[in-house]
Amino acid sequence: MASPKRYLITSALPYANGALHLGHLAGAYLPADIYVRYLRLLGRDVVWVCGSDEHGAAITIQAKKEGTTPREIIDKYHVLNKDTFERLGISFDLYHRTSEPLHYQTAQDFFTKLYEKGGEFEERFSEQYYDEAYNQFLADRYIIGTCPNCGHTEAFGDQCEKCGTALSPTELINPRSTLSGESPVLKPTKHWYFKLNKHADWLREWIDKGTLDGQQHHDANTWKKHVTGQCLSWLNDGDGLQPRSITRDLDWGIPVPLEDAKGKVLYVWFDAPIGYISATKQWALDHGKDWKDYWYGNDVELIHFIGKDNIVFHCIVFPAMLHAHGDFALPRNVPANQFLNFEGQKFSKSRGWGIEQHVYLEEFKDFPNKEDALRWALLRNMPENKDSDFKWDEFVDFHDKELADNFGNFVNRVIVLTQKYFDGLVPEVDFDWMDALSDAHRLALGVHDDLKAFNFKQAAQTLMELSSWGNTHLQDVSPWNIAKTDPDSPLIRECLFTCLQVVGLLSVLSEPFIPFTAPRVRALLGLPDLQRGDLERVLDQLQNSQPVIASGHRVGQPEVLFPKIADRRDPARMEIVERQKAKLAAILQAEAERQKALAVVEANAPTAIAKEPVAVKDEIQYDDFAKLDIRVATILEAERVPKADKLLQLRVDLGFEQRTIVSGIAEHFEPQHLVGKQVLVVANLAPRKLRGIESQGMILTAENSEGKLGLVSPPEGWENGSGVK
Ligand code: B3M
Ligand code: ZN
Repeated sequence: MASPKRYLITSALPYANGALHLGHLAGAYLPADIYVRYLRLLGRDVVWVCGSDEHGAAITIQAKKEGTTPREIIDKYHVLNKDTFERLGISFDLYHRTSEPLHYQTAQDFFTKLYEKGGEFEERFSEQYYDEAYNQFLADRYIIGTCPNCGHTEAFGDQCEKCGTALSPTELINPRSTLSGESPVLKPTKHWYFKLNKHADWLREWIDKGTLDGQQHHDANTWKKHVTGQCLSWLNDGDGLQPRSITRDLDWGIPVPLEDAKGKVLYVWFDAPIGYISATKQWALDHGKDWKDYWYGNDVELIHFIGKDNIVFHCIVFPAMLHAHGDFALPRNVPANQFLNFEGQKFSKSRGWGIEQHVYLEEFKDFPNKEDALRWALLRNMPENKDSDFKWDEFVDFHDKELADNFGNFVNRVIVLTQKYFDGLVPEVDFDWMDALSDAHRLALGVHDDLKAFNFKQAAQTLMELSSWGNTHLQDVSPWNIAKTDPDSPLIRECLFTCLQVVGLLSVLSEPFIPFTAPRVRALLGLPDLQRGDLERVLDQLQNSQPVIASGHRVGQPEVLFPKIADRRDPARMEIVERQKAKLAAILQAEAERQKALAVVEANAPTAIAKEPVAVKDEIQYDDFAKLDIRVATILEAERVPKADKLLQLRVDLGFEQRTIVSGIAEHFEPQHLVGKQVLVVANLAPRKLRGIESQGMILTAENSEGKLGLVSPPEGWENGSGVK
């Protein structure tokens, strides 16, 4: 009997400001597609929504850079991404957009409900960076500067992409506006904060134990360890959950529906997950359904597919929003994937490292099975629990050894032999075929169990074992040998009957993984196209000892399902792959040459004069300089800041007082070597909190061409507190 549950599956809404690469596909879309296809085959009531995330500062920045509008950018990439997904068989029920009026309404209503409820938001006035040249407040992403944690000079105001530390713009050293390039000034502004801290206790119970309001909500053991781990460390580390600002001073986004919020929009991470709700509403409108059936009530199985960088938003922030709103179902699981690398390195658009989905389709356009070949290679290397790596050589191997040699070859041989010995009719048999097939049935059920548990890689492995089982059985019996001496032997009929059952199972079980090939297997078997519920029917047949293909059924004509890529007789396919490898080799070579050229310049300039033109910072006036109050001080204590690789906490004596200074120099100095050293300190720098510790000044260091830091020391014996002019 079909389960009464209703499944609502979501995949992270990609930002509509760029094309997606294979890492995205392997992270949040392919696994969800496999899972949803599986649920459909089980006849479950399932809706899968996704869509473009069309707000956020990244999109406005790009528009400004390219001299165009956000609208133009999102229209272009929405269409590209939607279309590319479709071509790869990614079978969303709806690919919506967050620029749709229905979404605006839904997100504003959500905000208003929380606002009117009271107690969920707080208003805060704060100083925020403002670009005077552009007359606008700068959202976090509009500010770049030096990361206080790792020293990366291009860190964003919300996060350093080098070391991953979450930042607030005022933590950046030497902040500058991405609009004008100038240093921004601080100005007061008002924002609304969602009191996430209020929700910490139930969230901890829910994530750690799977309980909600004292009831079992989900089995916490079924969540991936890396997902639970990341959430618990967020909940438990440092100061725990803090109120989060959910509004921004920006001109692109969903207006905050309050009188006193003119010119402010909802923070993109507030509106984007509500996009799952508005997409469900649109789908329901299109199909005459009630969207609430998929968001309210105990029967709802909400599952979010995402990459690991989105975990806290989906496991903490959005659940807290849903819970605060009331009624909404919370996710039963968030099977987040880790990251896929590409030939040993991170995908990088600027370096040209990696391949975008639509570029793959273009490059491989003459390649049979390009979609399933890619899906299969990504699946076999899916970063389910740790980062993984896509390699072109493995892409070829997975295709040729598994899809061609194992799966395709088995299916082909079975059809050829059925045509040859039985004129294409499934033979009549009289033997205990359930017993003969027991191992195959166990493997088939294994695929089912692996899929249910989100173990997609293992499911693919088990599918291959099922096909191998068939191949081995065929080889062990070798009906072609028996036919030479005893063409009427029942062994031939039994062997082919058994193998045809396995092909029948493969034609259903393979569909979630290789949906372009499964229909061809169905055609080879002379079976109708797959329908919703077919897997459930097959499982029932196994249960009731009924064959999946009955004796007397007529199969189709044989066909080679997967022409091999590495085929010497037909080099065209391998050439496409070689071209990809050559592109990467060229990138590496160009980079190596640039390095070499730089080394030559360095060698010829041993006194280290300008290797590259030295960019001296913008000119300042004497008055600017005179504002600095630099003093001699002695370091009294030095220790590492826990969980911050780069930070040292120092106690310094300025003569007239002692202070605490947090400095990003931990990679350059052992704390014990610093104690007793005299240094120069900027004494009138505004205090800043780093990792919860207030830093009251800055130590001066000098950086050499290799990035090494040395302390800038006063002349020996100068007393603490002496000024520097
Ligand atoms: N667009 C971030 C990302 O693509 C964001 C996901 C939103 S899901 C609600 O990584
Ligand atoms: Zn950093």
